[in-house]
Amino acid sequence: MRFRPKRDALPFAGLASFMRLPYTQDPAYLDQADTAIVGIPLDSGTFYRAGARFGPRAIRLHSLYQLGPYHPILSLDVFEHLNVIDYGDLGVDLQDTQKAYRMIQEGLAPLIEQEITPICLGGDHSISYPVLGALASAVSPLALVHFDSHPDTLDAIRGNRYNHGTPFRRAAEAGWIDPEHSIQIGIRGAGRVPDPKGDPGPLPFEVISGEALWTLPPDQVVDRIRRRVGNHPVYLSFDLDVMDAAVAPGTGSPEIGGPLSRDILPILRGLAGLPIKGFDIVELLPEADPQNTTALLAANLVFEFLALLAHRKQKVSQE
Ligand SMILES: [Mn+2]
Repeated sequence: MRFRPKRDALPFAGLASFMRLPYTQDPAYLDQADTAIVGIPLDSGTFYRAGARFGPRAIRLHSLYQLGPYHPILSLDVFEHLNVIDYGDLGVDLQDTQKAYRMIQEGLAPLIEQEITPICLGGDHSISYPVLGALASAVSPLALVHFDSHPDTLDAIRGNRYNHGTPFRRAAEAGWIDPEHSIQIGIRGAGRVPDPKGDPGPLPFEVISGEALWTLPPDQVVDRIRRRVGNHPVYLSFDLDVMDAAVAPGTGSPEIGGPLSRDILPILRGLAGLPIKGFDIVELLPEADPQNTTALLAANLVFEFLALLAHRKQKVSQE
């Protein structure tokens, strides 16, 4: 059975699963799925503007019109190679962080057990930590490819060690990611200066700063990412605030001086072929997104992630 987006439905009517793919947790579908879209509406890890709990719903809504099955640059029909379901949203406890993390890990476990690649829709960036924890039961450590304007490697914010500023320090401490094969792209802004009180120092990630992206051609960014991760299995984490605040206003901690979508797309497409084991796209804040441009961008990027997985599956099946 092939799962295909339902394209004959009116884009403005009916229920919104991602691209109108099957919206299900039915084991009969899980048996055949390669990839699952999973909403994780947790935003209690934010210190400034909350509201990313509404992100998954907005991404689904804005996946219904422009997106089609064919990827013109990778030249493939994504759904001919990849069986994709929309797994719905995981339950989360917004008052109890540790409980929320357990719920996320347990919620992802049936997917990981069946080797289904999760594409997680945040929520804030704190979700990366429990998602990496869930993936660690299958593959660990992972090489992290992290698009963001902030490193998210603080030790604590005002004494709190589990929030959207700390996920990658916690994940590195747990051994779930390998900093020596990890790379961060787009880091910029005043927050880049380590806090001498709370930050025990940078982790040994490679960093391509936001400023470097102004002049570095996309193919050279791609070369650096591919050199850094080598043949290691990869986790790709995409914080929408890596984009310029003018492009992606609908996010909790917007930063100026970032890339446009046309700068990011060739970098993502350049990652075709990498063994990516999981994705997240985080920090969409629909309340600050009056023209829905950030949600539209996010929906398109999820389609790019699907295309990367489809390309890899096509290549492996041809070998
Ligand atoms: Mn982040």
